[in-house]
Order: sequence, then structure tokens, then C-alpha cells
Amino acid sequence: MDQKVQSEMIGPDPQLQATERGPDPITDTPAASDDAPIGQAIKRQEDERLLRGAGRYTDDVTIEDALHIIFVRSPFPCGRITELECGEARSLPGVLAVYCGADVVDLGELPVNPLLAEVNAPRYPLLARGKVMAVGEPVAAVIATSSMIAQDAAELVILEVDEDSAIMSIADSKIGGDLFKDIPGNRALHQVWQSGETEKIFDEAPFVVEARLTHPRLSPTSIEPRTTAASWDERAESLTVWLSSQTPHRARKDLATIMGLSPDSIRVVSPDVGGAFGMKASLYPEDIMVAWAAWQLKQPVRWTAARSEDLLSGTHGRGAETAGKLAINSEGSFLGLSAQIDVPLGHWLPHSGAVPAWNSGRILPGPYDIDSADIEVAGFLTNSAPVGIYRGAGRPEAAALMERLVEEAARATGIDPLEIRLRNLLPASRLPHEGPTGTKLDSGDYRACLERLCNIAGYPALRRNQDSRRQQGEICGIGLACYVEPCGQGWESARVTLASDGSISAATGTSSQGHGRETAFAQIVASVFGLAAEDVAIRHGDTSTAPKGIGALASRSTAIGGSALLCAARELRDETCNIAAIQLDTHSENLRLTRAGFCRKDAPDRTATWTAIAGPAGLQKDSVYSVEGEAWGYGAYLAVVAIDAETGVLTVEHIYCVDDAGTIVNPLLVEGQILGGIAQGLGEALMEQIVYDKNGQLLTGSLTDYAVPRASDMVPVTLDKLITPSPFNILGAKGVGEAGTIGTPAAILNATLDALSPFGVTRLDMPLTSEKIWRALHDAGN
Ligand code: SMO
Repeated sequence: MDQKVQSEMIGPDPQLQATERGPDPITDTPAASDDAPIGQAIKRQEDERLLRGAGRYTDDVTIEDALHIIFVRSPFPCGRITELECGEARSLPGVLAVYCGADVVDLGELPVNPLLAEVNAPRYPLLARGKVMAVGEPVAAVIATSSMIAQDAAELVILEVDEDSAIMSIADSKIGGDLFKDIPGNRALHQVWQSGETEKIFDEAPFVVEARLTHPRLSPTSIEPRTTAASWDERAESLTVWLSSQTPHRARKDLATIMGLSPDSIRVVSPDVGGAFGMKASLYPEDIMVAWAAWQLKQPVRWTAARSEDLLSGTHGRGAETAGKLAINSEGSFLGLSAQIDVPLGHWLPHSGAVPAWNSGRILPGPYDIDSADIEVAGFLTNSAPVGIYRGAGRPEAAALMERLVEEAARATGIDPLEIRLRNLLPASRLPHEGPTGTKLDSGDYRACLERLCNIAGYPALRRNQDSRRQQGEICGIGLACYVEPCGQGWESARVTLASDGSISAATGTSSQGHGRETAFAQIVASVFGLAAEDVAIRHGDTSTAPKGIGALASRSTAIGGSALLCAARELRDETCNIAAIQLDTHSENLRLTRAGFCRKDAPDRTATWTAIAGPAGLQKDSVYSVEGEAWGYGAYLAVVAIDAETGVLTVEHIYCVDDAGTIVNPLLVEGQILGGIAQGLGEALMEQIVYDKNGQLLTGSLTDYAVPRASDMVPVTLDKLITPSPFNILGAKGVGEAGTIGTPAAILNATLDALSPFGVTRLDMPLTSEKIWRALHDAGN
């Protein structure tokens, strides 16, 4: 590997010490060759464009004569609409239309992914009809020649509501009146996983420990807010929708169904996407109103959410209330697990609304060897914004509860927290392993991972240091957390093209949300043709040029989308090889790949160039790749924290982590994903929280009230890795996009409670603000 690249990979920040590399990948993976673009730490090709302001986001797309849409949103959390008067707004010059619920009754409904055993989603109107269900719910859509005029007109809409008391908490949702008459007890999701004789195990176990925690409700807070534009072409009878989305193909299908159009008449384009984190995985009513208005008015319409609109009506994440019990024998082995996980849903379910609940239940046992489990998850409707997937999507909830239980188990049995984990982690020899919830862990070495973490962090020395600091009166703690990260099921597709000019390009059905897919995907294709990554252009996000796909979510892009590209590229290479053999009058074993084409091994000056092989028509291969099972990234995190006794301020002094993402296409991108995930994990652990008051009003409606971590909040991190290719996809890749958001909060929470254990504090909920910690210290009589 080029030395310059190597040093860039290590990075200039001394806080991010790159330690020695993990075991080499199994040599028959595509990364086998040292100079293959797979495995190389090259910088992101898209950054030249994005960092110089030359990115093209939906709001940058030039659309002539576009109208602007502004949504009138309910200021009431719950109640019956007694008056909705739009006449004055309609008569304002420059206003083309004001739509309300009655205008869109004939449109279809937003679909929900029925992942859980019981999904009983409420029927949800695109614009409020008869009643309002949350502050921020769109009640009317005003379309005008400028956004200023639309805003003025929106203020002329008169909305009167006979208010009901709002249901804002899961507790109130369970006992309050039904928000929808066909959803008794407001329980819209429910599933139970049961395996083994858990009850009997709990009755007989020498140790039973319990843990409880509530996750803060979070906003995904992508830099680019939600944005949508649409244009109807009357002659072609087709609708183009630009949409900042993680799932352009699904958006197209859903838009077609809802609007009663054929999917063939809709083109969805997701150009550059400025972050998404789950918030842009599902269509919103606003997106449909933009598309539908453009179709109705035969004029382009566009909308870009304000930050406050995203905080108010974009999907939130987390908010789960979790409680669990773990049975342990006298040797410290885990015998049985039981848990109850309740998640808030808000007033409607986006497509992926069931995912956090589903993941938090099925993933709960994590990397541990536990046969018996009794896990129940349920989702409850509330008068708030919808809750959807947010980076981690149930994985952080599962890891935080399980790792709290493991920590309590260590305390109860007197076994060191590291040791009790080593005793209970599934050994590598038992993988693939089907757990008590039916999930199948694919591969890896969980114990080696934790041992490596212990080594890089210097765990025994950290504990000795903690003892001496405590003797000097300091409040400090060490927290461990292991995690697993499933990364998607099903399929993705790819198309690799050799154009008549000899250039090789590829189109993927999955897309990019700004997370470097253009580079990683180019590396995969280039490695098959003996090219450099910069030789291969990647297209994505436009349903008219990209093959069908599911999208950029659930850590699935590289494992599944990358495997599809690898398949299509190999098929095309084999075909080009056969053509070259004919052109060079030899057999394919006598050919060698060069950047220019294929040459004869026995006569290297005889080359079939890419242009010659392509011929005037070019060549193309399509591939749809279905995975054999989920690939599971995993890792182990350690946090060192200190608490100021006077102020309760928590300082995260260091985070150490060892992650296994399987085959690594680009180490720089993987490190970037982990660091970004850690930053967002710090946000949950330390400062972020969406807050509603009891009356259903959002108190964190701007970034002055909703605290996201800034660069200066980042903490010292030491990264290390293992590389165990997944046997379940041909690339061998595993997900890593969510790793940091899963391991970080769990490790910090354990470290904080470890620090506070001398004061008898056994429970604290995130975010771990100085006020909460100060109160906990004082309530403990200090
Ligand atoms: S939370 Mo992710 O976009 O599946």
C-alpha cells in the first residue's frame, strides 16, 4: 500500500490513535491483493464536490416557475376541529391553492412495514381531518408563487379546535382514552419472543438482577432538512419528484399507490442527500402534498422544511422504556433473560415505525450465550410527532438494557465486569448461532474482541488507577458494553456498464445519504477490473437510471448493495474476458487484466482494449443479490468517565472501541462511520432530548433548546478492529454505520453508574446532564 495513503489513514488527530491492525482478512476475499481498491484508505471522491459547495441537493435543483408550499400546522396536540376557514388565505394575491383534509380524502394512505407480529397502525390522513392529533400535524397546505406569500396566507387560515387533554407518555397512553377507536389501549404494535422455561429458571437461579431505563426521545437532526420538489410534465404525463430520501425506489412505489398513478409515470430523484439517519427513510404527508399539488396544478411545487419543522414533525427516535431481569448461576453464567420494552409511537406510523420496537426485542440477548428468553415489546400511540428509525433503530435500546443487566450481574456475583462478559460471550466456535429470539448471528470472535479492547485500554491498569483516584476523593468510573449490529435482510441490485468509449460505470439500487457510497462502491467495481476507484463512476438515487433497490438504511448499503455490485462486476468481467480471448485468439487463462483492458500473458504487448471489447454497443450486466442471512457487525466499547462532585458535570475522558465490520472496503470510511456514530452516541448519552410539556407543546423546537454535540464536545477515542468476513454475503461485509450509536451510550451509562456506585446510585437515565447527576449525588446524602 502507498505510504501516503497509509499515513492519511492513521489521521492527523493524535486523539484518534490508530492502533495496530486486526487479523488479516481471510485471503480469498476480494481484498486479497494489496493494491486492490478494496481495502484501500482512499479519500472520498464526492468530497471534492461536496466540500467546495458544488453538491446538488434537492433545494439546489433549478426548477423554473416553481410554486412554494407552506403547511399550516396544528398548535393543538389533541382535539376536534370546530372550524377550518381558508377563504381569506385563498383570496390573497399570489396564492394558487389552499388544500385541507377534505381535498385529499381520495388519496391513499401511507403504508407501514408489518415487521411485528401485531401491527395495528392507525389510518392516518395526509392533512388533518375532523381532529388534530399532535402539535405540528399538517392541517392545510398553502401554495403560492413565493414562500413569503404562502407564509402570509398560512397565517390567514383560521383553525379552531375543541381541545382534549393530550396523551404524552406511554403510561398515559396505556390508561388514557383510545386515540383511535379501533386501536384499544393505544397499543399499535406488539410482539412476544419466548424460548425455554424462563419462569422456572428465575425461580431457581441463585442470582436474579434487574435493570430499568428510559431512553430520551431524540431528533435525527440531519444537516440538510427534509426537502421535496415535484414537476408534472403534461405532454409526457409524468411526474418528477426530487426528494431528499434514503429510499427513492420505495418512495416512487408508495407515491404511485397513494396518488393512483402508475409507477412508470413517476421518476424519483434523490440527488445529494445531506444526512438522514433514518429520518428520511419513509415518506411524509408533506412529500405527498408536494407531489400531488404539482400534479393538480400542473405547475412545479417545492418545499424545504425549516429546522423547527423537522424538530416538530420529522420523525423522532428512541424514547423506549425498558425493563429487564437476568438470571445467573453461581459461576456467573447467564441462564435466562426477561424483558418488557415499551416504545412511544407518536400519532402516526411511518413506513419503518415498527423497526425500533422489533429490533430492540429480537436483538436483546446481544452476543451472549442465553438460551431462555421471555421478551415482550409493545408500541403505544401518543399525541406527539411520529417515532421512526434513528441511527441504531432499536439496537442502542437493546444494548443499553442488556449491558446494564450484565453490569448488575457482575455486581451481584462479585465477578469483575470484564470477566463476567468473557464467561458469557458466545465462543467463535458456536457461530453461526441461532439465539432465543430466532435471530442468527453469523460470524466473529466476540471474546477476542473484548480481550483486544482490554489490551488497548489497559483495563487492569485503568482499574488500579480508578482505585487510587477514588482514594483521593475523585468520582470516576469505567463502563464496558458489547453490542451486535444486524445489517439488513433481502436484496439489492446493481448494473455495471462498459460503455462504447471503454469507460466502466455502475448504478446501484441502494443510494447515498452522504456517507461515501460513491467511493466505496467505485472501489468494489474497480477491484474486479484491475482499475483505480477514480476510473469508475457510480450512479444512484435516480429511479430512471438506477436499478430497483431498497435503500441506504439499516447499515445495509455495503453488505447487500456492495455484494450486488460485486456480482454484476464479476459477471461483466467474465464476459469481457471471453470476448478478449476471442479477439486475442487465445483462451481466457492466458489473459491478464490491465488498466487498459486484457493482455496476453504470453505476449503482453497484445492487448484487447476496453473500447475494442465494448464494441459500438457497449456491454452491461444486471444483478439482483439476495443475502443468505443477516450479517452482524459487533464490537466492544469501554468508557472512562469522571464526575465533578460540586457541579455534577460528567467528563468522558476516553472511549476505546474495537469493532468488527467484516471485509472493509475503505478503512477511512469505516473509521468515519464509527467516529460519527460515537458523536451521535455522545449526544444521546450526554445532552440530546426532545421535550414536550404535559400539555403536548414541544419545548425543544430549535437548536438553541435541542442540544446536539458540537466538534468541541467530541471526546478522545481510540479505535481498533477485528476483521471477520461475513459468510452470508459474497463481499463478506458487515454493517458499521450504527456501531458508535449502540456501544457508546451503553458504555457511558455503565461508567457513570460505576462512578456513582459508592454513593448507592443504581439508576440514572440519559441524557446524563449535570443537574441529574448532581441531584443523584445529593439525594444520596452527599
Ligand atoms: S436508522 Mo437507519 O437509517 O436504518
